[in-house]
Amino acid sequence: MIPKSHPRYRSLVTRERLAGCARSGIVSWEGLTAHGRGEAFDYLLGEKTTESARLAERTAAAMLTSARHPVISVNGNTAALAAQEIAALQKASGAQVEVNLFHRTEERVQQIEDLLRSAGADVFSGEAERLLPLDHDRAWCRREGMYSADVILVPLEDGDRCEALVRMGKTVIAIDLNPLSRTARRATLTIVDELTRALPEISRACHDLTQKDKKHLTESLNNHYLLSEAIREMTERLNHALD
Ligand code: PTJ
Repeated sequence: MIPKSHPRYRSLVTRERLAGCARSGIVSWEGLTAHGRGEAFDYLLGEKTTESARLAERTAAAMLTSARHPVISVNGNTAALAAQEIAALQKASGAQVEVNLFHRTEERVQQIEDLLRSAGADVFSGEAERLLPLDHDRAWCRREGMYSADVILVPLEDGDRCEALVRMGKTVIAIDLNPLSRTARRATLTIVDELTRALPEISRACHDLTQKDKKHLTESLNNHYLLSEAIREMTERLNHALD
């Protein structure tokens, strides 16, 4: 049994949690492989929030709190890893929370909504329609929810839907540890940080930012710079990996 003080304890507990959530149906089997990819990239980041990620998190807070209709899109991995952090960000930002799944069944939607509600989130549910221009089940969403949103936060998104949302004219904020993914490159703003570190940082910034900060952050957004900084920080770490 690994001791609680061991640096790897947290990631082992997280893996156990995800495996349990996969067995109960909240996380898709594909979600487990997505988590493994995330772990590998987080290792390259040194499992910490970098300066550029912090800037991206503050910018995300500025965009969410300035939006007309902000929505946080939740999938199986996000609910399993961070239901409480989603509830806290909803309170801090005033965003709607809506479940949107790649591997969609009504039963999974219900399970994930229940998990979010038990963590304190106010989940927007009801009749979903096939409204997004996609040929898979992520097309299903609510007309008064995601479909009408101007700003959408998409943690652990797939590239197709990110592109579709951007093409619909929405501002898309992605959280993705892989700075090379299609989602990371297509989103309006990408936060290259681990989900459970990123969400509390965004919530904190929602409380702290002044109107002047928000204006400055949104006007100076440069996603190419943020992604290249994330790659530079990973490369820097690799260059000194054996020191
Ligand atoms: O619950 P469902 O049915 O909607 O399925 C969700 C998954 C995750 C399977 C689906 O969205 C998917 O296939 O995602 P991808 O295309 O595998 O992308 C997930 C991205 O998130 C990858 O680039 C990972 O590196 C990254 N990632 C994984 N875990 C984390 C992460 N980023 C931040 N924090 C994490 N904990």
